[in-house]
Amino acid sequence: MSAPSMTLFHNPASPFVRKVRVLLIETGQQDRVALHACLPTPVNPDAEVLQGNPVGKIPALRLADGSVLHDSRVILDYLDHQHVGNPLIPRGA
Ligand SMILES: N[C@@H](CCC(=O)N[C@@H](CS)C(=O)NCC(=O)O)C(=O)O
Repeated sequence: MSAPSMTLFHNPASPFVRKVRVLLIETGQQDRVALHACLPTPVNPDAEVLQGNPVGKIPALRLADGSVLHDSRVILDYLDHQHVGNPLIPRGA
């Protein structure tokens, strides 16, 4: 098993994060992603989450090249194109 190449900024209480984690599990990609727990709020943003993600919300996914995807729908679309099985999100929807 190789080291995770991506980092997911997450909190288990976030329903948006949970969608991403479900897709990771269902598509067998859990090992590709390291988890970075955080609890950002509008009045107490997380400095590391803000790097490359000025909105400061989670989930945010830092890719191997250092770029950061944010908004769960964008992250889900990206990850659903990164596995060889059937897509979970219907293409063209
Ligand atoms: N539309 C966003 C919503 C994400 C969102 O609202 N995340 C909340 C946690 S559930 C958050 O990061 N709040 C911190 C803040 O607003 O500063 C998505 O789908 O990812």
